[in-house]
Formats: sequence, structure tokens, C-alpha cells
Amino acid sequence: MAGEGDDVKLLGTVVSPFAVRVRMALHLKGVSYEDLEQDVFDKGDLLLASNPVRKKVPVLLHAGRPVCESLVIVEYVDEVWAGAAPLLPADPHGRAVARFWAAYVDDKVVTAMLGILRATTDEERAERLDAALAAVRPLEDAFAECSGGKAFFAGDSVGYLDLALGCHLLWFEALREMFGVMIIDAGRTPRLAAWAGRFLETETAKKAASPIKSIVEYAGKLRAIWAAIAAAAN
Ligand SMILES: N[C@@H](CCC(=O)N[C@@H](CS)C(=O)NCC(=O)O)C(=O)O
Repeated sequence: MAGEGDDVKLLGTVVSPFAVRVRMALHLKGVSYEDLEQDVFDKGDLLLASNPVRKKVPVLLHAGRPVCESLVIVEYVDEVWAGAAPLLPADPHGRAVARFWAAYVDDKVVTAMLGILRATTDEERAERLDAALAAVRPLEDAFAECSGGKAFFAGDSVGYLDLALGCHLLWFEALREMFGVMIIDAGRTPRLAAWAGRFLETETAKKAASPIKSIVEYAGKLRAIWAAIAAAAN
């Protein structure tokens, strides 16, 4: 098993889906690491020094050297611990497709999800939900293409694109608890809904999971901050 003797630290937060993505990759590779919980509302010197450009979590510190941006980190982990559980497809075209959809998830799906959280009225939230459903819809066909009829985007086991989308599933669940919205549901995107169920049952997803209660609390805090900013601007 990889990990013995490696100096690996993860600057993250319990609720960050991007940190969860990295935790899942490290778990799949069997890499031992130290979790360094950060306060993103009062950033510490280590985070600011490790990610001076974006000032965001997650940051992977490997032998003291920082690697930033969760998708970049997952690729780094895949390359450094190449012997165990490959995450990206072996062929260049498969890798390009997986990277395309992972970038799509962070660009379109995450933006749409945050739109739901930012909405201040029921009408606005309904519009934002429509936008989120439209953003998720193409992933239904992407799943069919990438999985080739198997259980996961990567085939028989979880891979890069599974982590890219799967890390957001608990946030979707938190939004369902908060507002009753379903971003992935069996009626609209049946393959994706079945995949989500399988993904959340994997040991990797369970090990890296953020408690929904903590996500709901954090999301409430974000909404309060946005409301205060909006009030100050008026
Ligand atoms: N694209 C980044 C997104 C990271 C991100 O948005 N992190 C959030 C926590 S979930 C953060 O650090 N927020 C603090 C801030 O924006 O100041 C990645 O994939 O790592």
C-alpha cells in the first residue's frame, strides 16, 4: 500500500466538496495523509503561503511542496501514486473526455448549484433550479458514453470523473434538505441517479463524506454573509 513514509498533508475543510474530491483520491490510492482543517473565513498563514494566488482550499502539501486546485491535485495524486487504482483512463482520448466533463462539472454544474443557494426568493430559486437541471442533463449522455454500460464513469470502479462529480453529491443532498430541490433525480436523469446511489455506497465516498448537517450550517453561513453584503450595498 502506498503512503508509508510519504509526507502528505491536506489543507481543506470538512465541508469543501473540492477537498472531499482530493480525500477520495488519496483514499483510493491508499495514501496516508494528515488533514489540516482550515478556516476559510479567517485564513491562516500556511494556506495563504501555500496558495497565494487563489487563497483557496484544497491544497496538497507533498514533502512540503504545495499543489493547488482540486482537479490538478487529483491528477498529481494519480501520477505520483501510479501503481494503485488508476484514476484517469489509459487512452489519451478517454483522458481528454474525462477532463472535459470534469471541467464542465466545476464550471456549469457548480455555478448552477451556487445559484440555487444564492437565490433570495422562491421564484428565483425555481429559475436557478431549472438552470441546474439544464446543466446536469448532458451528463446523463456523458455517463452512457464514458461508462460503456458499466457501473461508474470510469467503468467497473470509481475514477477521475466519478470523483469530479461525486464530490458534489452531498451538497446536492444538503440543498434538498434546505429547499426541497432535487438536482439529480430518477425521473429526469435515471442513469445519473442510479450512478449517484452506487457512488455514495462506495467505501471511498463514505470515508470522505462531509456530514450533511455541517454542510447545511456552512451553507447557511454563506447565505448570511451574502445577505449582509447585499444589504450594505443598498
Ligand atoms: N477550483 C477550486 C475551487 C476551490 C474552492 O472554491 N474552495 C473554497 C471552499 S469549497 C474556498 O477555499 N473558499 C474560500 C474563498 O473563496 O475565499 C478547486 O477545485 O480547488
